[in-house]
Order: sequence, then structure tokens, then C-alpha cells
Amino acid sequence: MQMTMRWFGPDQDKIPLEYFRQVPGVEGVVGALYDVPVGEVWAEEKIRALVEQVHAAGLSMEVIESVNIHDDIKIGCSSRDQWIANYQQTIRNLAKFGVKVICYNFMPVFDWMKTDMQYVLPDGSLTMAFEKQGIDKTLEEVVREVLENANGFALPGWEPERLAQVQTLFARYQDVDENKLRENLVYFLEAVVPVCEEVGVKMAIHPDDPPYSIFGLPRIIKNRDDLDWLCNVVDSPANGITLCTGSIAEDPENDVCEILAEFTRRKRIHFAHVRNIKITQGKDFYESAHPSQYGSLDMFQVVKALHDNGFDGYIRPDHGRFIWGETGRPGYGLYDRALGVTYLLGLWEALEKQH
Ligand code: CS2
Ligand code: MN
Repeated sequence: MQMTMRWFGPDQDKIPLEYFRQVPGVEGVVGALYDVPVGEVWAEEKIRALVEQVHAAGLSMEVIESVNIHDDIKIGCSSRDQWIANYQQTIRNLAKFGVKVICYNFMPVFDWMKTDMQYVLPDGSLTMAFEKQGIDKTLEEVVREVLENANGFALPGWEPERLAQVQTLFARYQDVDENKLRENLVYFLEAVVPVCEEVGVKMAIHPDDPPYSIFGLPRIIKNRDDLDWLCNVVDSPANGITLCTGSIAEDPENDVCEILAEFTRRKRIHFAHVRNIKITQGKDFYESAHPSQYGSLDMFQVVKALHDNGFDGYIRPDHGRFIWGETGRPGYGLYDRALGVTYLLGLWEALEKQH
């Protein structure tokens, strides 16, 4: 198991790399290039510069989150072959610099959806929340609010230029139902997984967040059966999962620990995002502090499911609250994520020593 934290690069993250190294137990950062338009090849020189910077700080960078997928691939247009060829080249380029796992998602139009990025908890800390009433608005209003509430940071998967035409984008997905989206994912995986096998990289899909349809968009990575389908449809260890406990648990029907146990046993969880959420009513929730008592997940059982089934991938604490006056990119402050790391490593050590 390798503990990591996500770093958004020298221009997009105000946390210095050196600080991550000071978090006990953190060995690497999860990185990405943020100045390459979605779909373009990640050039070797850019990857080299990033990796060298990370190594100079005494950290590794073996996981990328994310190499995002061009809409044409998700929609299945004829132009997708060119975008897929670019993706294959990006995989090859990343492999040359020691990257082992590529996290991605296959959600149409936009990445994760939260309706409140400054949700105030009773202790005065700030977190992110999703309340259904927050999306009972026009699409334009919802998109505008997400972009305005990001504290001036560029959110991956929420490119303002792309979403300026959100209705046009939705219209392009008009004929893409769940089956079509599945077909398009398979088409993509059949093309990239052999390249991954050749160069020693593993793909790791992130579940849909939230794991159910919003705005009528198709969702295909929502639960145990979807993950089972994914693993079987292209049956290779290079076709794996980023198991995000927070995202999967947003549907109270999902048994997170069962899912973690099964797919760890099947050796398909290459990367784990481990965070707690508190379900407030129905499917509304906020992202809580990591310890079990603050949220709806039993974090001991979560870590135990990984540990006892032989998890040997990469792990990160995913999001954190803003505490101690810190501000910045929603979900990605230093302090609360560092507390999350320490807590998760504490649980892990206890599990190691009880045998
Ligand atoms: C992540 C997702 O930042 C986050 O909240 O959990 O955005 C994740 O990076 C993507 O969905 C994976 O492609
Ligand atoms: Mn996640």
C-alpha cells in the first residue's frame, strides 16, 4: 500500500510540494498536467518537468488523476479514433516516467457534482455538500454556481469554455443512453488496455459522483454490478478501478465494504479514495471529517476490507474540510487531508499488528 495525496501542480496548487513530504507516511503525490486541453497528447517534456519536480521534493508520482476523456469518445463520434490514438500516446509517454496507474472517469458532460462548496459544519469548518434541491434549477444556473463557488480555481472536468455551451453539449449526448455509453467505454478500453499491458500501466475508472443519473444523463459506474460488468467486459488487470468510498456511498443502497472486499480480492482496485460522508436525508450528504463517528461510513471496516483482502495499490484521503482558517481549492486543503492520512494509517497499523 502506498499513501499519497493529490497535488494540482505548481500553477494550480498553493500547497508547496515539500509540505506533503512532511505529512507522516505520505510517499507520493497524485499529479496531472493541467495545461493540456482534454484529448491532446501529454508531451514527454512536460511530463518530465513535472516528475523531476516531484522527485526533487523526495516524493514519487506513480498515479495520474486524471487523464480526462474527450467528449467525442464518450459520445462515440467518428472522430474518436484520433482522440483515442492521442490517449494511447499519452499512456506510452507517462509509462516512460514511471507512472503505474491512470485514474479517469466516464461521466458525460461534467465531473463530480456538489451543490454547496462552502457548507458550514457545527464546528465552523467548511466542507462540500450535495442536496437534491440544489439541482432543481436550470442547468445554466447550476453550472454557473459550481464555477463561481470554486474560489477561483479551475476544476478538472468543469472547463468554463466547454461548459459555456452546456446546452449544445447536452444536445450532443442526446442519443447516448446507458447502453450506448457502455458500448463507447468498451470501444475505448479495447483500444487502450492492450497499450497499458504492453507498457505496464493500469487504468482505474472512478465511479460516477453522484452514482445515479442527474439531469437525465446516463450513468454506468454506480454500483457493484456496474463494476463487475466493467471488469468482465475487458478482462485484464490493466482494466481496473479507483474505488472512491465517498462516491459509492452516496447511494445508500451500495454496500461499500462488500464492494471494497470483492474487488480487492479480484485485484482490480489499483487506487483507493478513502473519505467519509454523512448522509443527512434521502441521498443528501456532506463530506465529513474522516473518523467514523462524524459520518455514515464505518472507516475501520472500510480500511479492514482493503487490508484483509490484500490491497497493495495506492491510496489517498480524497477530500478534506477547510479547518484552522485555511482557504483554497474546495476539498483540497492541506490540514484536514493530513489528518485523514494519519487516521487511515493509524487504522492500517492497528490491523497489521493485531495478527
Ligand atoms: C475527484 C474527482 O476531485 C475530486 O473530487 O474525486 O474529480 C476525480 O478526480 C475524477 O472524477 C476522476 O476522474
Ligand atoms: Mn474520489
